[in-house]
Parts: sequence; structure tokens; C-alpha cells
Amino acid sequence: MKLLLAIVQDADVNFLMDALTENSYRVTRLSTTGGFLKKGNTTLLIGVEEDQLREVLNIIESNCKKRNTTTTIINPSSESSLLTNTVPIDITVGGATVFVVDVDQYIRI
Ligand code: 2BA
Repeated sequence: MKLLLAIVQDADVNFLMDALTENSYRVTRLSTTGGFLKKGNTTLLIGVEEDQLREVLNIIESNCKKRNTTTTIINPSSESSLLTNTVPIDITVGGATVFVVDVDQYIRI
């Protein structure tokens, strides 16, 4: 068995959870925060058998979009570290970041 930790954007999560549950997958939703943007995102815990892994990854891929955003960082070429000394950067977030972990035991009591 595998545990997927799927970090997805909040805008995608309802569609993704619907698609997973319609296909009889069990899923748990956690509210999380990305370290770089410091904005809310969602982490889904999805326990699957190994032969279901590819289908679940396909469902995640087809429901999670890439989105462009802009943030600011401290200007790395400047000697000043004042917060006012920032530069904008364009970044692409998503579709999804997925960690696949081996499960030792799955117990439902
Ligand atoms: P955040 O950490 O808020 O990152 C949002 C986006 O900012 C990232 O999108 C990436 O495009 C960019 N980014 C992150 N760190 C960067 C850096 N040091 N320099 C330049 N750009 C950077 P994604 O890669 O799609 O990641 C989306 C979210 O997935 C992340 O939100 C974080 O919550 C999670 N994540 C991604 N990789 C991770 C990892 N290796 N470990 C733990 N969480 C991860």
C-alpha cells in the first residue's frame, strides 16, 4: 500500500476531492501553508493499493492546474537587507506536488 501526500492549490481541491471520491478513493483533507509564498494550500492524504497509484496520479493531474503569480523577494544583488529593497519575481505554482510513501500497516478498527 502507498500513502500519497498531495499538496494542491485551494482552487482545485473541491473538484479533485469529488473526482477521487466518485472513483471510490478515500481521502483526508488538511489545511496547510506553503513555506515560500506563506499562503494557504491543501494537503490531501490518500491511501491506495499499488495498482491504483497510476490512476490516482492521473486524477490529480487532470484536476490540478498550473497558475502563474508574482511575489517579491529581497534583491539578491543588493547589499542592503531593508524590506523595501525587494524585486518582483514571476513563479508558476502547481499543478500538484505529490510525495508517495510506503505504508507499513493500514489499520481500520
Ligand atoms: P510554497 O512553498 O508556497 O511555494 C509556492 C511556489 O513558489 C512553488 O510552487 C514554486 O513555484 C515557488 N517556489 C517555492 N520555493 C521556491 C524557492 N526557494 N525559490 C523560488 N521559487 C520557489 P510548487 O513547486 O508547485 O509548490 C507548491 C507548494 O507545494 C509549495 O508552496 C509547498 O507548500 C509545497 N511543496 C513543494 N515542494 C515541496 C517540498 N519539496 N517539500 C515540502 N513541500 C513542498
